[in-house]
Amino acid sequence: MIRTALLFALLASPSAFACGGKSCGSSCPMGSHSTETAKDDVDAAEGTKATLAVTGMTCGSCASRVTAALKGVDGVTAATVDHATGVAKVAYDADKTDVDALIAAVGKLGKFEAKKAEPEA
Ligand SMILES: [Cu+2]
Repeated sequence: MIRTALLFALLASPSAFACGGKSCGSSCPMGSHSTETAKDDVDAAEGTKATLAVTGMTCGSCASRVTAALKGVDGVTAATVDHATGVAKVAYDADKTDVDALIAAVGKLGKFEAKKAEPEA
C-alpha cells in the first residue's frame, strides 16, 4: 500500500513542470495547471502557416488553453504554443479560415491577446 502511494506521488509530481519549474499558482489566469503539451509538428503539417504573438500566458496550462482554442477553429490542422516565448505556430487550410479568425479564437478566451507576428526571415 505504501509503495502504491509513493508511485502515485511520483506520477503526480511532474505537474510542477507545467510552469517550467516555476510556480505560477495565482499568477496563472487559467487558475489550474496541466501537463498537457502540444506535440503537433506545425512545420511538417499541410497547409498555410501562421505565427502569432500571444500575450498573457504564464504557464503550460495557459499554453494548452490557447492551443485548444486554435485547434477549435475549423480548418486548423496543427498548433503549437510556447507560453515562455508567447509564440503560437499554426497550420491551417486557407480555404476554411484565416489569421483573423485565429486571433479572434484566442481573444475569445478573454485572458490572452494574439496578434500577427512578423514573418520569420
Ligand atoms: Cu497559466
